Amino acid sequence: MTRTCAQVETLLLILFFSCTCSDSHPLVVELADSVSWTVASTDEDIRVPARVPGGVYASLERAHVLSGPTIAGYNDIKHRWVSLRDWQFSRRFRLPPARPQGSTCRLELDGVDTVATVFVNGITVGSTDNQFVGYKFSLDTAKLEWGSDRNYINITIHSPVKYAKEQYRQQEAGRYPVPPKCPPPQQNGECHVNHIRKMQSSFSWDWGPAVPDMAVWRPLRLRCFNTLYIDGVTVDTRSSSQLPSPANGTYWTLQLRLRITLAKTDQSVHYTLQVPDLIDHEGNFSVRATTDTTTEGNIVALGPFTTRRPLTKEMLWWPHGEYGRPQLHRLRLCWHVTGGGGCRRLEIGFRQVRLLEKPIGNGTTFMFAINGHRLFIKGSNWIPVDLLTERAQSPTRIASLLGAARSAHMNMVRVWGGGVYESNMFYSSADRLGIMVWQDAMFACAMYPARGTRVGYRFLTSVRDEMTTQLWRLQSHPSVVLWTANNENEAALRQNWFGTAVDFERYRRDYVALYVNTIQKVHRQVYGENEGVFLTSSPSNGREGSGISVGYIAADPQSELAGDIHHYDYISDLWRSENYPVPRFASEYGVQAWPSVLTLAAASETPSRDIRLHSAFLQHRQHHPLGDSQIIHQLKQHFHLPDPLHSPAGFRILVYLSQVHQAQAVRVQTEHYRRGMSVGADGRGHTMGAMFWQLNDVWAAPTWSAIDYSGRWKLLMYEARRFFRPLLLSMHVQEAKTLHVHGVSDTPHSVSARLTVTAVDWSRFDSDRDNTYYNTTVTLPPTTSTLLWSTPVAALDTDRFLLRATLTNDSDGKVLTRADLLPHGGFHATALRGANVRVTAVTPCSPLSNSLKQQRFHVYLVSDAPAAFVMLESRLAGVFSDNGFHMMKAEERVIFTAERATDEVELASSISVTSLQDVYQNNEERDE
Ligand code: BMA
Repeated sequence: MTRTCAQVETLLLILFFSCTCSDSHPLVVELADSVSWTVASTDEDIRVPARVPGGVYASLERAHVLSGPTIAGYNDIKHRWVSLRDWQFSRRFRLPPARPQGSTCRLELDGVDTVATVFVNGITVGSTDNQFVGYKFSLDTAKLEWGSDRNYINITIHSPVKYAKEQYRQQEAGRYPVPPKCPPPQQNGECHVNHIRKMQSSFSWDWGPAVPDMAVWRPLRLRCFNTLYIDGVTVDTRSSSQLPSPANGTYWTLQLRLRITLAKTDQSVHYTLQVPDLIDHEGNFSVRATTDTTTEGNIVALGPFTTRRPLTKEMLWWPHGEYGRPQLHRLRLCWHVTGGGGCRRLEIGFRQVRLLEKPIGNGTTFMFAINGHRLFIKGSNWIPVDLLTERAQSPTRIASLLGAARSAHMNMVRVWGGGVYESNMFYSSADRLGIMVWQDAMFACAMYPARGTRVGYRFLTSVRDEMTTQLWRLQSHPSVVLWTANNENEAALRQNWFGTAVDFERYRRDYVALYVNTIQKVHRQVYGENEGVFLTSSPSNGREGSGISVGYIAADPQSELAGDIHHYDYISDLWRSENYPVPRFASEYGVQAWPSVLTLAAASETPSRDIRLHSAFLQHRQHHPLGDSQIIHQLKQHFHLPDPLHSPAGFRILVYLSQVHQAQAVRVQTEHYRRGMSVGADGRGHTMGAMFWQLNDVWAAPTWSAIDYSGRWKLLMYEARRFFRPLLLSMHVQEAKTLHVHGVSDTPHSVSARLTVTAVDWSRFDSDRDNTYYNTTVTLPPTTSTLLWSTPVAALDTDRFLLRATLTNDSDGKVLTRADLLPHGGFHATALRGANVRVTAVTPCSPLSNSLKQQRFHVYLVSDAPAAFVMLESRLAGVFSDNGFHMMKAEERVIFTAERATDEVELASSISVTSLQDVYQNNEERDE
């Protein structure tokens, strides 16, 4: 029998509607899909198919209305007209025949970007003004077409650029302007982004273009229910002892809070809760409905329930690292009322988070203790995955970035305040990988409207809804350990970045109204009065230091003595530790490097013209004022530069040197912070965190990122794998006089091993056998930095020798960790011989399936002489097991893991090798 399409559709609908039963007349019609939607300019001259979740730019790209990707070439400017128009997303949808009796029906929109009016069957059901609010609009069931597919939803999204401008105009006319007006000119951005609750970097940033998209960026659905619906769940786990992990374990308690919407008043609800093997609970809770629609229903507290048995260390959630695994437990929560019921499943973790701010010296500490153990935080800052919804929500890209962070031993990422609250998939992955999340609220580098004007009043109301949505959505994730209300706005106000000093007190009151009286207030409602770690800003002097006693604006929000700092310096010699501060915690620091030439070329329409220094194309992509000259100034301090600089070949060398420099500068700074863990001199130190700026990119451009927009790792990411490893050896020269060798351990147990310090001749292989300076057994105590050896540097010829420290297991000779010393004056005078590093063979890692396409390959390298900073690059997407290393043996082998299956021939032809020697030699050849 053959069925028509219409018959199949009816059958599927019946199945779908009958399967979702738990309430007596529940109905959920998911409206997000990639086939039913169109988007049209409200001027009606363009109508194209759309995907939801998705945005206008990507729809127009797919339909070839736009002449190519918005992030290619100069298209960010060419396509800007899109963001100056209004657009309407539309679709038709079917409803089942039976109109649910006595049900509440609503349209749930998890995210609309940004200012929109929503119509169902031609009737306005609500409007939106905040990308980060989940909206729930009541629907009149009599106005829906039951048993028909003639139901229509239309979402008209207004130009965000025009809206922001209009809000600014009203605010300025009403009382006073809220700066900054516009981004710096080289960003080619849009103005007044601080007047719209939308991804702040969508109007441009110093690492990205303006792509002010309009999108239905999260799913949406129609939901009807006639009993109750659970809108959100918070989870509070507590150990019954201060230190929750003694050998036999401790009992823990679990408390849930539910945010529910009731369809009827005065219902008695019966809840059951299970965490298999740990907690089983049944209870009756009488819940009265509220008529107060502004609070959207009731809050119900369940518990605390005590675990049936003590939880051992293995049952707790631990961040990625040396203390344990990020163990998750399945929780099942069910509710029953007369006539219905339903269940909710989540994954929870038993963990205790403390931010210890204890008096020390003239200030306070700033250290995270997880399950009673102080951990050094190692991480980086996360910017949006993409400027376009379709790509930003890609599970593959999110998994690849978080996986990369984990593989570089990071235990935390900071979701930075100029981006977005990430997708549910991001936080679930972080839970599973043990990556802690420092979560900013989405406010960055600006003042914001807050009081005394209609614009400010509307803004605050909208922010309250935003925080309610996001805090309820994210609180239950064990990975989310800290909330911060803004990025750098305390520093901006104190240091008068935007000319607010003339009226400091007025802007300070706005600051308090927004971050303390609104955002912190909602945080307290969701987490409970004394629970959850909350800071008003990053950087700040911490909870006390930037608290009420200083009016929330510290005298120096960048103080080294309390809280966290952001440190940027593009002038000093960044390979010298003495040029860095000695803070409690460094939550941002970094320098720019160009991404791979391959990545840049893929973004250019005319690579032969564009991929050279100071080309119009590369200037278009350099958004940081004086960015290129800062990179070149930095490179000159450490290397010979190519001559001529402006040829395509010269630029390739600059790209390579910029990546070597970025990796080393961030390494030196990170090691300095890690060594600072146990430094207590002059009241500073006890540094307990290093999170560099920035992990990822939103387009191909010179930026601070470790992973470029194509997914290629810059040398920084490979170096991060070394400088964040749990056992670190670190060498540095103090004041050009003394060499110090430190051992830093993040492990919970002492490590005894053999330390050798050797000098390796740059001009010949195997010279380290003749030149051992130091050889002894050392002990690295747990979570400590220890000075292992010091010696005057006068005797060390770092132009001729690479100084290398190695920690080996005495029992089996296994190398635990290793460190190299950079020559003090850079690589100007280093005695490098031409090395000619080359690939000799590529073979699949698993020989059995030789003939098949595979993903892992051995890459064999040979060199004629020791080679510095060997960089391997492949046109294929993938990651090398090591890169940017010194090749001090004639032969090396690394592994390449490709993102898609390939073969050895394709891979071999895709790889290029660069080393400092080869670069210098090419220079000389050009000179001749
Ligand atoms: C910090 C960040 C970002 C910026 C970065 C590099 O201030 O918070 O605003 O992109 O520096 O300039």
